[in-house]
Amino acid sequence: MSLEQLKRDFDRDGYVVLRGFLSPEELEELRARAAGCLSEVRRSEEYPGVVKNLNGIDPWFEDQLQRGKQVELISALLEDDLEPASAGCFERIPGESSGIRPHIDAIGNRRRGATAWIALDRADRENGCLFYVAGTHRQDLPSVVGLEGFGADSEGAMAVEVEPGDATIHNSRTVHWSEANRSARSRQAITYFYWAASCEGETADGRAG
Ligand SMILES: O=C(O)CCC(=O)C(=O)O
Repeated sequence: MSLEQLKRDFDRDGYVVLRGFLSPEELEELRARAAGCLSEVRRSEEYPGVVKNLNGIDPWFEDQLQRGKQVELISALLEDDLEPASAGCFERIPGESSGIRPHIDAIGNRRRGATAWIALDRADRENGCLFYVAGTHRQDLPSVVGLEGFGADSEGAMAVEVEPGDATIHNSRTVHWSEANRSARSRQAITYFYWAASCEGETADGRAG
């Protein structure tokens, strides 16, 4: 898909899906680096499937956050320079009873940014794939985990089923969530989150403060 088409889709829906984003070799390296980090960390009790700050654990992730192949694309989609924020691992753990409730990634005064989410495993409705609600990036929603009124039946909701090495990019204001992993299969993904450089100091309604 051309950059123009991706940009049109991103502006309209608040997310894009990039099939085959990583080569098999890139995927293998990412998996190995992620496994190395995960073997070192203690999981949080509230969100055992979420490991933040991979870039603080392994400099390889810091390099990817700064210079990975997603950087140029996200910069083009946001039409801005980027301020790299963090790399994380999101795992839906087989047999868990809940996923991550609907939320947006924008927090506090900063509203403009984007996340690249890269699948290490197949993700589908059984093992807790991501859901996006198209168009919600144009709403002014609070940054809480557990936004009311969103679900798989919402207008514009889309279950994003992907294969290993596929990626998605979502606007920091796009509503998304994942359901519990009801399968026995692993569902891991790596995320890179960026702020749009020029939104520093903006107020919550997106105007320069
Ligand atoms: O991968 C998931 O289960 C959720 C990801 C997410 O919430 C995020 O990238 O902000």
